[in-house]
Amino acid sequence: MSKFRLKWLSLGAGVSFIPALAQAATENLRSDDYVGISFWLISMALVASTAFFFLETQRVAGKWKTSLTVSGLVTLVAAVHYFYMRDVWVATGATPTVYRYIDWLITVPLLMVEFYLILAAVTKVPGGVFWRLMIGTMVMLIGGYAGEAGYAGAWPGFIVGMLGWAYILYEIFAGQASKINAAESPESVQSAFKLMRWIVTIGWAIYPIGYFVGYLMGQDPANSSAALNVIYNLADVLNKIAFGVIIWTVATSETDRAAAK
Ligand SMILES: *C/C=C(C)/C=C/C=C(C)/C=C/C1=C(C)CCCC1(C)C
Repeated sequence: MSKFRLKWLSLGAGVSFIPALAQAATENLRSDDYVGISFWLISMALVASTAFFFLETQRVAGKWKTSLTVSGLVTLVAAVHYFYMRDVWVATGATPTVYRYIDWLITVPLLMVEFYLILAAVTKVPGGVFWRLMIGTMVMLIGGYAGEAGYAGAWPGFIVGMLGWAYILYEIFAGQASKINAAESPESVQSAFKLMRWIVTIGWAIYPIGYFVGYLMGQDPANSSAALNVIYNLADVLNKIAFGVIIWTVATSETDRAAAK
């Protein structure tokens, strides 16, 4: 992507935030609303990360640009959803489930694409890898949404969601994606791939824990909504921002290494 197009893209993203900001100003954030404060802090961190990832695409070698652009798209889509979620929370104190899942429906597939992209940057990868990761993602999210929004019981939704996640873990630890990585990637890609799959294991485990605390520990979900939202919010910092930083680290170090040769 050219420098100019990138600048326009970032400017457009900035301008589109303005209505959401103006809207937020009508309800004031209370100084003791820690969940609301976490929504605010993280929405700003997501905006800053978006600018960072987009600008840094100019610094890395061509084959890494797509991965970094996708990282920026993840944080951009999440930032916009955080503005809306923040408003719902500050105004009503209720869990913004629909916004949360629309965000996940877009950002989780993009994160899954990153596994495909970092392998595809260094070798040939069959499309089946991509589709299996997408199927796992959809099963996980549809199960979770059905459970949280009340279309299914909290337990059945949880179990279906866990199965989808297990399928993703299988693909990246023992399936074809993992085998391609082990056999064909240079060392830096291998270590990034390994770090990324631990994030998908440990970082992503925080979401089912949030779901468990929010819906399955026996109390009324209305009373556990603060815990649920703080847990989901912290998980997003790790899984969207830190995940992007890992990709940025491989992309810059691989670019510098190639330039030093
Ligand atoms: C940026 C957002 C991310 C990475 C969201 C990830 C969400 C999950 C890994 C959710 C997982 C869930 C289960 C494994 C069980 C059912 C409930 C879910 C949907 C919370």
